[in-house]
Amino acid sequence: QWQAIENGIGNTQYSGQVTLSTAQSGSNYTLTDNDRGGHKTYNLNHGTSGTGSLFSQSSDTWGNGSPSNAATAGADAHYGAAETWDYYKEVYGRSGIRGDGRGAYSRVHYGNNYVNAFWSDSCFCMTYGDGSGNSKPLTSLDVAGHEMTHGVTSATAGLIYSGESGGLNEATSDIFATAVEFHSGNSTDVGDYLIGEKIDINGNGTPLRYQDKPSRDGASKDNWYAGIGNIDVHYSSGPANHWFYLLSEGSGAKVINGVSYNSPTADGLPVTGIGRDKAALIWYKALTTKFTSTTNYASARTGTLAVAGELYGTSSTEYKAVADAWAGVAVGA
Ligand code: ASN
Ligand code: ZN
Ligand code: CA
Repeated sequence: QWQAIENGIGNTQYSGQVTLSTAQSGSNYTLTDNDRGGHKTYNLNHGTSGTGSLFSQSSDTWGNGSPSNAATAGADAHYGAAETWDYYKEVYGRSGIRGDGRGAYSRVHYGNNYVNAFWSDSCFCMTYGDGSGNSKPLTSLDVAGHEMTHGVTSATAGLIYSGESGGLNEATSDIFATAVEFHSGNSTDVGDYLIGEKIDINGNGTPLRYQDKPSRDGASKDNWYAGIGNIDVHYSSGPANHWFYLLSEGSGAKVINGVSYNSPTADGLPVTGIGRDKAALIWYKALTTKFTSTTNYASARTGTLAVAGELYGTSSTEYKAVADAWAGVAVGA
């Protein structure tokens, strides 16, 4: 019979050497995580449909850190799913994407030179391309956290993936991507407020998105404006990402884990941060108890303020910081 064991070893491309939960039957091992709802990781081997084959081998050491070894991306994806599961379980008591204890699954090596990753509600799975030259798979920890969080959003608020609610949906994935990365404590992929800093998606070492000042990517918006709902959801996410950074760390310049940030505010007034854990908790509670499929920026402000009031009181520094951070991204009363 298959049993859960915690002593698989992953030699990942982005997160160094990690422990993986795998399943063993006799002398065969698979990327099946029975500690986390049976989450499985499959090798599409450049196909684009179905599940390909479950990663399976006679050794319980997976990958060698290089993208030319097929199991390396498998190790990264399996690790990212486990870390995301653990974040939601340990911080919020949420057992899996739907809160029902059930694992999803991951598929790696999707297509050729495919520079994207995505969540699908219909398969209840996430899929990763191999990136440019099939050498930069989109399997970093923050991308895994981002994609799995699309599943959580779908199972909770159900934010429609267009207009302002689409931007909030995207920002939710970025917010928890960052939270997962910090929570993991991984010493190779250390926590930051950058999205996709490990996958070199631009070919020049820059990340995909920045939460301190989203416009650093050349397309995202730092602040809300009437009509922001008409742009791509990966850019209209900017104000909520900016809000999360301001609420966590405060405005102005700061260096965290060796990365420099400088977060300005729309109104020029300072914001005093309350720390990332409280900021993420406020967003999680708003997502799961206040937001609906049509929540826009104005109602995200109302919902997060309601949560802050319930958690800390309306006279608290936390409540004031939530309001100041929204003013800092031009979402007003
Ligand atoms: N990687 C993208 C995302 O998760 C895929 C998409 O555009 N939906 O946002
Ligand atoms: Zn997304
Ligand atoms: Ca990151």
